[in-house]
Amino acid sequence: MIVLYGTQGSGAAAVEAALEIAGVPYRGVDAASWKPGPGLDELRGVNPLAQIPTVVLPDGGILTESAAILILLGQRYPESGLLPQAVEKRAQVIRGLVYIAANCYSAIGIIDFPERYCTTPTSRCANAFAQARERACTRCGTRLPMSSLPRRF
Ligand SMILES: N[C@@H](CCC(=O)N[C@@H](CS)C(=O)NCC(=O)O)C(=O)O
Repeated sequence: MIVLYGTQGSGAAAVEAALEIAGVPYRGVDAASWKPGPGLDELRGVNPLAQIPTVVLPDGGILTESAAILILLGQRYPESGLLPQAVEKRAQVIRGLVYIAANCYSAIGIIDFPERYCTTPTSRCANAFAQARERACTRCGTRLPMSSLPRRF
């Protein structure tokens, strides 16, 4: 069975949605780098970066990177419709995934963890990051009402 590491309001929601759409059984582990506890300990054991989503596949393989996980699910379960069959249409869907991972996710990572990139955590620096978060979210269209989603992540 697939094991999915993630937490509510995180990017693991996309993988959870894909698993549900494909009707694939999975075990969800509540884990995130900002939530100390047994879930995080387990996550660190499979992904030392402790980033989510992370999945452990039925063959024991470990896969990180949202786009790679979603593409795998689309290819493994073609009847799910997660990926179009026509290669040109498929390329357009993969383009969207790559765009989000390369442009939005990377920017959000910097904004969420400025201390990894900002050597002087002044309030001016914090304000700049707060503004950048607003702009990045609006620009990428990621203003989803995550808290109202019924599922785990
Ligand atoms: N490149 C990864 C980024 C994953 C990522 O940054 N996930 C966030 C949560 S949505 C995370 O786990 N951040 C915690 C950290 O970087 O410590 C992907 O596309 O899946």
